[in-house]
Amino acid sequence: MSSKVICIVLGGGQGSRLFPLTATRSKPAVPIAGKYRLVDIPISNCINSGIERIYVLTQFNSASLNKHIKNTYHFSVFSESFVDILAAEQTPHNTTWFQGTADAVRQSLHHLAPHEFDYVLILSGDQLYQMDFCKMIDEHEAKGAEISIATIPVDEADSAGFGILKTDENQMITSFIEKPKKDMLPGWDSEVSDEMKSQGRIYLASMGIYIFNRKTLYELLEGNTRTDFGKEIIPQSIGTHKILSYQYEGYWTDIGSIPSFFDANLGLTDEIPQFNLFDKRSIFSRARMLPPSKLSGTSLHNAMISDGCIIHAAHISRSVIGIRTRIGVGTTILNTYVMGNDYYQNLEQIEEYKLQNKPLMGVGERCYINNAILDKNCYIGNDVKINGGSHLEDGDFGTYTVTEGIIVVKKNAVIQSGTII
Ligand code: ADQ
Ligand code: ADP
Repeated sequence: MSSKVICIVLGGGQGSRLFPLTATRSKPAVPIAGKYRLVDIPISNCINSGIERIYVLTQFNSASLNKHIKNTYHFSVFSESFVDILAAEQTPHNTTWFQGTADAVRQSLHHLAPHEFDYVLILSGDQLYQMDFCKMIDEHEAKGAEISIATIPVDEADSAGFGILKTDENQMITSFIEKPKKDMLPGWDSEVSDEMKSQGRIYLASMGIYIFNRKTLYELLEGNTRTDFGKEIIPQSIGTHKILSYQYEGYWTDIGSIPSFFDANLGLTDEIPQFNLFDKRSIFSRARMLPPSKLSGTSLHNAMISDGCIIHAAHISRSVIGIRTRIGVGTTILNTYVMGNDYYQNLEQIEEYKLQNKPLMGVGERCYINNAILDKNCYIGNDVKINGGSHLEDGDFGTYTVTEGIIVVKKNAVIQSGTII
């Protein structure tokens, strides 16, 4: 695969649906599952499929994304493999941000030009799934397609968020409609397996995962100003190009909004999670030399604890605890993703903070935290209650936001002892 395919990961526009997690970092750098970053998912899927030439397109390039990529993906100097970030850049021909997904790829074509490749694999940067792209490429070749789209059956409620399509008996796409309204759906159902049918998943949705033949991609993007794959390029190529639907029925979820990001993270703590981190196909991330986690007096139920934590909590349930997290005595953490810390406070700093009555980095003593995401490096005092739920109104409240009942405490936030949210 490595000599035939180049991959482009669409790392995100402004990432506004993930605010405040994207307030100071680009979307691909958002931490997930306690020790990974969003971008590790598509990159790992590529590497596990033997695709090792990868560009990550992002609207802004925070130092943390650079550092993460540089410290994580090391290839032999004798190979042609690379993971490179392409941030929206000003050139004599382009003076603007990426205007959409197709425009982002168009503005990056000159970086692809010097390479040898037959196919471009285009991936979204905000999806959680494990997929072998070799099978998709094999089918693309076998069916003589010019474009292939990975597709998945969805139900009526989900169909509004996706491109919905229909195929002929050879799985070639015959019609495509981007994010249809409910009243447009009649007639758009497809032949799906009995298992999918029993779940009401009768509409075939685009997963936003595309393979383009090299020539086809250049033809479609050059000499025009079409900005988006889902809204323009794909629907306008029906009838003019051979577009294959590569149907997938495994676990796949969009993690581009706070509720879906929250559910995907907490879902990892299930007895048998739908997304399997404990698989021989690794999800790669930065190898950090952290000590094992130390726990004392904590009862744990469906908890994932990352490396380097010091935990004295009373109870942790259905929660993901990120690297270097410190949690004080008597604290209860339920249904929460704690992202962890970038560094440790040393013992002198801890003494000094205690003398000044300042909250320590991490979560203090006797706190109650439920339905929340704590971004990195939070300082949560003692006796703090953070209780998310539908009783709260959505909004931005300075140190935290509320989205559909989920409280997101912002990076570096200081929440004084005794605070009740
Ligand atoms: P959406 O996900 O709504 O639908 P879009 O917002 O264009 O489409 O995002 C696709 C991917 O590109 C995301 O990972 C996003 O972060 C990234 N992206 C968006 N704008 C970008 C930019 N300017 N620069 C870099 N990256 C950018 C698409 C398809 C649907 C399909 C769903 C599946 O249009 O047809 O059903 O994906 O999730
Ligand atoms: P984010 O995860 O929010 O994208 P970054 O990756 O940019 O953040 O920042 C994390 C890095 O910052 C860590 O690797 C850590 O080394 C460094 N860092 C930040 N603040 C400090 C500090 N006060 N002392 C030591 N290191 C720090």
